[in-house]
Amino acid sequence: MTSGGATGGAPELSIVIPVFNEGERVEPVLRALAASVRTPKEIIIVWDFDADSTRPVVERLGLELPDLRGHRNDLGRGVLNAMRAGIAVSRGSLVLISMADGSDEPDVVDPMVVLAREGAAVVSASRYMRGGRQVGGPPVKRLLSRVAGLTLHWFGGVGTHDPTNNFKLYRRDFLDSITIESEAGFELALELTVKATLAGRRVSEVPTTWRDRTAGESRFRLRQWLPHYLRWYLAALRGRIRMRR
Ligand SMILES: Nc1nc2c(ncn2[C@@H]2O[C@H](COP(=O)(O)OP(=O)(O)O)[C@@H](O)[C@H]2O)c(=O)[nH]1
Ligand SMILES: [Mg+2]
Repeated sequence: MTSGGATGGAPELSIVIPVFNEGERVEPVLRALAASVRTPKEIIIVWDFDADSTRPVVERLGLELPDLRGHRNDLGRGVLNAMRAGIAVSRGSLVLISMADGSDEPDVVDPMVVLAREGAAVVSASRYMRGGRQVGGPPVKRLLSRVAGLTLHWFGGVGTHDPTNNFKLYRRDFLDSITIESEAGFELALELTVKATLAGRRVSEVPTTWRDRTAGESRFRLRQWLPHYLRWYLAALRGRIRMRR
């Protein structure tokens, strides 16, 4: 895929955050992130259209937080395109995807960076390992994601208990080695985790607490996206069987 890689003067870590009309809600999230993460970083907020309500808030905060900037997704609407567009314009040798709705814990970012520096292609913030937690969220989504994660960990040789959490850190050399094939939305994290596993790359994890948003509405489309998740779930299991032969 196209991306810059770590170029002269680029910070080590790029944090890519897709947003859809988060408005003022984004401010405490971005302040917490900027204050908690010590790794030299750029924070790229990606919206789909100029009139997004998050934009003026990011532009105002950008005057104060030098690591922060906005980017308009030019690949077409939707969270998947926003993540792809953010990755494409990011410059760090490590790329973190995180959310603007306060679901992700900023304190775990630096520990994730340590594991990526040690060579992990994918570092997952993991709700389903010892010490991890998930607070709130629709029960069916919770159950499917947990069952998928645990079965892939136990039977699919996947190095994390939580391949579906999109709060993940990727090494640039890994991202450059694959082509993103996701088509719907947040199945991206599962695709990348499965591809790293099948390529024999290391997948690591750190425990985290994930909290569902307390304001605004989730745009997660469970029924619409489920077949796309299934594709990568089955790819992991099939790949495992092939490797054992
Ligand atoms: N650019 C962009 N971001 C989106 C879109 N839908 C959701 N997001 C962002 O993706 C993150 C998680 O979204 P959310 O709807 O809460 O999904 P959930 O956490 O899985 O329930 C938030 O930062 C949203 O603002 C979209 O269509 N385009
Ligand atoms: Mg959310």
